[in-house]
Amino acid sequence: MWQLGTGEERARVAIVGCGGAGANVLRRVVAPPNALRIAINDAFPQSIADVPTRILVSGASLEGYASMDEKSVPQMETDEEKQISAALLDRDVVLIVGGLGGELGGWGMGLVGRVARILGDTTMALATIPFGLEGPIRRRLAETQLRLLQKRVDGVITFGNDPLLQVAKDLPMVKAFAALSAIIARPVSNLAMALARSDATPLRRMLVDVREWRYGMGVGREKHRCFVAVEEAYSSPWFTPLPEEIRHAIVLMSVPEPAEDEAEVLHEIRRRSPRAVLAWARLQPPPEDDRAVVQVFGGM
Ligand SMILES: Nc1nc2c(ncn2[C@@H]2O[C@H](COP(=O)(O)OP(=O)(O)OP(=O)(O)O)[C@@H](O)[C@H]2O)c(=O)[nH]1
Ligand SMILES: [Mg+2]
Repeated sequence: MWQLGTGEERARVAIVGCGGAGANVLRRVVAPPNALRIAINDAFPQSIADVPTRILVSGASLEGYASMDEKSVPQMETDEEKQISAALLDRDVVLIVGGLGGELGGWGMGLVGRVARILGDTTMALATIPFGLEGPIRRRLAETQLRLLQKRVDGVITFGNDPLLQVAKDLPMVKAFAALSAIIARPVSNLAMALARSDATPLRRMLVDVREWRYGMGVGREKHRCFVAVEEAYSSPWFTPLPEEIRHAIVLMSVPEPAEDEAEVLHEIRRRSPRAVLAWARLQPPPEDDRAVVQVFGGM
């Protein structure tokens, strides 16, 4: 078990949104001072006008560029790679968000992973899986993109769009996209906030040791707040692994009484996932907050 964020200097983080879904998450991300937001897309709607760095690309060539293995092709020749690398230049950790299944974001995330890895950064992608309703073609494309992404970044967390409909049944698709984008924005902001520079290397070692990551969040109040928050995080719709299968867990928590609550949250996680190596971080709770908020990234 180790605590994240204790090093003196904050990690220099880039939060990169790729494609339409990536942009929708990115505009909901509250970037802490140590993080930069970067959008990569073929067009920039007014809704992301406040994202400071925007890189215009065309979807057509991204698959080919993203497919280049960084070991066999370590030099960056294309304009897209040069622009991405200029934007990422002084970063330690790169968090990449986007939707799998489209023409741009799914490949774009892989290309950002390639460039960030050449630059020596620690990389993590948070990617959505299309709704079943979107059809088998999208689903298959998403699977191909996911396999490539897993090779290009240190860790991938997937968020299925379908499980969202289990929690919010009659949600129209546009509302469901917005809801999921808001859900993904939280771990992105909070992870960026939590990391110190000294975490980048041990975090990478942890990320690469895992095939698939899943995310869950829970909130508890009053006496049993820690138990309730952990229970809810473990029963989140995207948190599909069996608790005892989890080998690594990243835990972000904001609790009213750190001295007792943090130990209790970690104890509740240990009880469910006894084999897991835990990396945990304390988030500053909002003033007067009496809730325990627990986010778990579980690695299988
Ligand atoms: N959570 C969420 N998912 C989205 C959103 N928009 C699209 N998606 C999902 O992400 C997948 C990719 O869609 P986009 O990101 O719009 O596609 P793109 O990468 O920009 O590529 P194009 O198809 O060329 O527009 C879709 O199949 C949806 O499953 C969104 O706003 N929020
Ligand atoms: Mg698009």
